[in-house]
Amino acid sequence: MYQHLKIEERGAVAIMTISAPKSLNALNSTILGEMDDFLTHLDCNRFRCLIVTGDGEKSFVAGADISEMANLNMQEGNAFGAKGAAVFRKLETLHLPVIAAVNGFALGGGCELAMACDIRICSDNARFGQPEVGLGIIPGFSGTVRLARLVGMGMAKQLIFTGKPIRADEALRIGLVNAVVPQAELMDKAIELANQIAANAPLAVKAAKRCINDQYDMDADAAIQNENVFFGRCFATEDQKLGMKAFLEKGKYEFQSK
Ligand code: CO8
Repeated sequence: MYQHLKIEERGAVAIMTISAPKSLNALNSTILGEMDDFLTHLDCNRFRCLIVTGDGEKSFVAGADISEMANLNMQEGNAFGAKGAAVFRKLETLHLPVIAAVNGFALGGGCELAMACDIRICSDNARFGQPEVGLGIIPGFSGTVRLARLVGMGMAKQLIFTGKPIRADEALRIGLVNAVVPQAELMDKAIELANQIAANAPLAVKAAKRCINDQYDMDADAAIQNENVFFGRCFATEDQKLGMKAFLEKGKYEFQSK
């Protein structure tokens, strides 16, 4: 049992809710440690998708915990940044697709957490931003890395240099989120999306995630070759054989992750 994480199961979908109501779900060392533990032990064979969200209707995650950071020295700052970055990387490379259901403020470390997920959808009251320079620091949980990759360098620099938050519709416009829905419908929408993913061949979904992630930094020839390796491996799975057979026989096949 965790102090600040609520874990739920909805069939093949796991839901991790970050809960620290007094600080709008700001991330402190305890929460980062709990997330690390959860991600380490999550059974990626049993589940087919993970949803990450924040408790309440106001905030996804309002950043890293400023009260914990206020008195850090340089080494401690490095260590705290490295801890958050490692947990977020674990999420990004998890052997499961991850959806961020952003239910309010996603500021600083909260925006960085959402960006470490594979897909982001948000409620209409969501606000995204990287306000760190207004506190004398820079985004330290890999925000300078992922924001530019997601929205392009010009927009990333504007968001990070000004520190100004943007609304959900603007986040949609610049491609930071894939969809905006009314707050009351957010979790239903996230679960619907997760179930659409969960209905597909799990090994193929995992291979596709791995390819997209790993190939991002490769040159085109290496990337195409890498995809071909994973494509070939699909033909060694039972799900490919039985899934294609069912299609040709106009039947239905439930993928087994084999
Ligand atoms: N850390 C700690 N406490 C927080 C945080 C936070 N990030 N955000 C909110 N809280 C607390 C407030 O202090 C307040 O506590 P209290 O009730 O005891 O006064 C409570 O949550 C409620 O907040 P507000 O009263 O401020 O609520 P409002 O509705 O007025 O405002 C805001 C909501 C706009 C979200 C406002 O709380 C805010 O601006 N929060 C800070 C947002 C921010 O700057 N986030 C970025 C933090 S820096 C960061 O994330 C760096 C990541 C990389 C770290 C690298 C490490 C080296």
